[in-house]
Amino acid sequence: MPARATVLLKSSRSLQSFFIETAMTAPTYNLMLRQAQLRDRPEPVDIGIEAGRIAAIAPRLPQTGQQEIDAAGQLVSPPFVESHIHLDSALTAGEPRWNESGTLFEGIQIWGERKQHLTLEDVKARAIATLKLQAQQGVLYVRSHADVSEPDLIALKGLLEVREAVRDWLTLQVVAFPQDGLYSQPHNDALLEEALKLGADVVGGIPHYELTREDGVRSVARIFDLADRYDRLIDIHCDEIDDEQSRFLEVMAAAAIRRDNGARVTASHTTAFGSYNNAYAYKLMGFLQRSRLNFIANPLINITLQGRTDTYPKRRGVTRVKELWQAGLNVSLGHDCVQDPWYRFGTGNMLDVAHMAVHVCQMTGGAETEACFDMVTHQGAQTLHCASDYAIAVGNPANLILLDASDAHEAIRRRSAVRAVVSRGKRLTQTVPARTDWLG
Ligand code: 17E
Ligand code: FE2
Repeated sequence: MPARATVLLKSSRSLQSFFIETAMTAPTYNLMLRQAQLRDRPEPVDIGIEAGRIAAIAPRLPQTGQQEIDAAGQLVSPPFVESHIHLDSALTAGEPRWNESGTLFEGIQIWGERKQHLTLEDVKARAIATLKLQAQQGVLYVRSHADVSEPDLIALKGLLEVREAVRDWLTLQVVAFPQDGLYSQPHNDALLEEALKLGADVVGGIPHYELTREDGVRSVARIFDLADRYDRLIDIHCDEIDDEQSRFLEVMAAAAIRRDNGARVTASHTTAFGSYNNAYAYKLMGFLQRSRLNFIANPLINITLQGRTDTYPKRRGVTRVKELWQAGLNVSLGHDCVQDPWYRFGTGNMLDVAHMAVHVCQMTGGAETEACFDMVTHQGAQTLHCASDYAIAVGNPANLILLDASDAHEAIRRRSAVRAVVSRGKRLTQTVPARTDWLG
């Protein structure tokens, strides 16, 4: 909190001179945001920031800031949360070749070739470049997968070093992710456990890519056991295929119900859920509600990777985002890829992701569009288990972003620039939105 004003009203002074002196020596905050429009308030507010935390929120704060940002009634939000990305493969698109079929499986093959040439420096440089790209667009919380089906665990070690290197300005979680499957190679199971010993935050898996359905079921049990033993969260690439017979989501839900730990477990992708028949999907939804699993959809990636074996009509290949949200389950959205063997596009901008979700998941209604904004902010924070001090509230760490938009709907529509990013109470980046002058 700022030091209190030390001005005393001396009897010889008039009341008027007291007020002037008070104003001149009014306590200051390190940083002041003026007239910030929060999503949960009808009118703009001033936000005073001191010692890395939010110290005050009020319609008009009389203090000054050593630095001030004039939000001018524009939208101020907690940072974007990137709940699903592969930083180890980011910025490798075209190396050693392009993915011509556009399938998940050609992507895994190409990455399998590229990962033979990983070095710690290579992984760290690409990851940090990607994180900076994300942060300047308002992302300050990231969950990244690190492929651990590689004998030297270079991707994992590199991302663990990056997690520490960026700690002062961004929160990074690392998932130990066996891209090639837990039981497809003799050592992959041991490598996954080694990754947890080295400090991975989350246990991952890929049951639909195990050699058999039985191996897939076994892998889910093993992942839950490891999470218990090492006290870690779980995030499994689950049913990322158009095969309506791929049913590992029910296996995850059953494990979470029996262990009563669904809030700590995330099912990523679950694209087969978009292909299940409605009778099965209806039954499954009840089990999912019991399980309280978290879900992550990656609409940019799965609208391009899936449906590749279809002719017409061609499936969208995205999980049932709207229905999961309507059922009261926690759903967040991820970018998944930034310029890698699976997706050569990718900007790191979470508004691109929300924009695609609005379209692909047909979430164009008023509350639905707001929900898509929640899915790249609050709901992502819940998935990452960092929601307790995430909101813009007095006493919480001062992490917030100023958008060039008046509300969430406009932000998604225009994929608005993030004018300012404040991390741990300090200004991290500022961006001047593009401007057009008519010359005619
Ligand atoms: N690996 C995978 O199994 N699925 C994906 N969508 C990506 C990597 C990007
Ligand atoms: Fe993924």
